[in-house]
Amino acid sequence: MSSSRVLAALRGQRIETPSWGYANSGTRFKVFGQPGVPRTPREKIDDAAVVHRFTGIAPSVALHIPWDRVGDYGALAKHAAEQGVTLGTINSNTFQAGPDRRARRRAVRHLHECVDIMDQTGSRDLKLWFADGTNYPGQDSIRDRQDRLARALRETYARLGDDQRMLLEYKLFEPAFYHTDVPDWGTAYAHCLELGPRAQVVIDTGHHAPGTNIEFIVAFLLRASKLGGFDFNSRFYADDDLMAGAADPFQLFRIMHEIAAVGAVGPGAGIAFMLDQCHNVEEKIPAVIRSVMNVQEATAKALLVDADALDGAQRSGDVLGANAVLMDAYNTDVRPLLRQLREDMGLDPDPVAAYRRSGYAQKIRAERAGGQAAGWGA
Ligand code: RM4
Ligand code: MN
Repeated sequence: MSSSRVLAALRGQRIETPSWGYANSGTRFKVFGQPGVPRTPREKIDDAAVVHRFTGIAPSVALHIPWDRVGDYGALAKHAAEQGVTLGTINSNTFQAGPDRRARRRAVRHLHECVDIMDQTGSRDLKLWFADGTNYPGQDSIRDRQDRLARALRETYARLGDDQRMLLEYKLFEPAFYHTDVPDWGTAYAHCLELGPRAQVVIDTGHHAPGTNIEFIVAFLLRASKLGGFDFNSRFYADDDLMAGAADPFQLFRIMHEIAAVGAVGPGAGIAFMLDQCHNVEEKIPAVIRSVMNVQEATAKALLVDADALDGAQRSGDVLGANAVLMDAYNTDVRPLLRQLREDMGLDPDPVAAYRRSGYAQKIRAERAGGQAAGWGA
């Protein structure tokens, strides 16, 4: 791809940031507090808007219900618009596929509430992650739980508007340790297939066993028109929720190569590129900026892959040649290109440095002194 086409594609890229990435979070042992973190959904949106201001490609923020529950979602959407961003994907809380019928009914009501909220925020996507499973063999019927899950999904799917989608996430394990109801992409794919075209799989890069070939999953789901989007983050061991591309930038490149190879980088392709990170000890906003930049860098390299040369080498069985085409793109230093892109877009070429100079960190530390910081358990 010529560099002007690469620049145009990068200019059109959209990455959604998560409201919970700006709030306090932690591990199972402790929630780590930081000065200046948001106390309200509005303040989370303000921080997301700052990330967009410095990166130029993060114009929407995902909400989490109940963490971002407010009385008036129209007003929240208006506040977002005033800050220059929109409200994106609505993330539901966990679901109960267990035997207690009343708990299940409450859970479906919660999912319907999320769609009601989408109607008010103008969100296109409902993202479902089911934390459910069992801890012990024999604890519950694995088979019945699939039936209950399928029923709840059907009831929720039926509630969606014509322009709305359901993105079904999977996660290998945790919080349940014996079995998980949606543990892998195959299970998510099978449920989405049963539901219909507006149900698609979302790949959270942290939710796989070590060594899983995620780009294979990407290619498979793309081919089946069942890839709804990504939750990008990094994992070293489990669901670490660290900055995207930190642990394995090459994996991120390989994923983006599958996307770029079918021309699906832009928003028109309908793939939601989201971050799902909850970093704990490093500063919130610059770490989200870094994640956005890491995804952008991997995308730039993927766009630089010489598709014709790759195709030719693959067709002629030139194993080394084909691999070299990919590695040439990966080994390109795209930082000068991205600096140029940002200058073209009227942005500072170094978003993290620009953020540091802006004084925003000092401002929020001073302004958000009182009240209850938002976060897990808050
Ligand atoms: C879960 C899952 C979901 C996210 C929540 C906050 O582990 O990854 O995508 O909504 O965390
Ligand atoms: Mn996720």
